[in-house]
Amino acid sequence: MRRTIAALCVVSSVACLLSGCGGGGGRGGPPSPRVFTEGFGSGWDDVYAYSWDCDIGWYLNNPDQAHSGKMAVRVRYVAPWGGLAFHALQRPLPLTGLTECSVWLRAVTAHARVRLLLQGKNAAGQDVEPGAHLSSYGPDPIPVGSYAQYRVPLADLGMTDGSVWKVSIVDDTGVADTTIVLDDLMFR
Ligand SMILES: [Ca+2]
Repeated sequence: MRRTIAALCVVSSVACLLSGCGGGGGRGGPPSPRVFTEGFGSGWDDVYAYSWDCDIGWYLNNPDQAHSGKMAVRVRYVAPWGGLAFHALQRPLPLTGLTECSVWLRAVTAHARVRLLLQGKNAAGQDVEPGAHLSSYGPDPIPVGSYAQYRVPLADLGMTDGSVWKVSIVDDTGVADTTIVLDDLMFR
């Protein structure tokens, strides 16, 4: 498995980004349902350790590139089926009371498609890795140059009342050099 990761746009807010400016959660509590909005949500981190076959770039002070605020993540999949992965480092996020996973995506290259992949436990406490092709939950392919929202019901993933500790956005084209921009990845 090849991993190539580089900073695209690094400005003064790196410390804020890496420390989790997304709000919610709190130290010692469960992770925030906001995985990435304006930085990592509380309890979410470690994209460098868990992502694979992608270059990750941060828009940290660029409202023109973001869906919300001024931060977004740019991902170039350098090999087919590469993945951007957010990991709840300390403890999983309980999904009780939450109904969907939502993300806003914008394509840089044409014909971009991705898959949502969760890792966690279902309501029965079993380890599960459910996935969903986001082309079934919003525009297909991802629009070039404008954001589109993708909303996946947790019931479709069999994750109602379960918990999740890893959220990945995985290339679903099987072709290298697909590039997208991601913002507002959250459960709600
Ligand atoms: Ca944002």
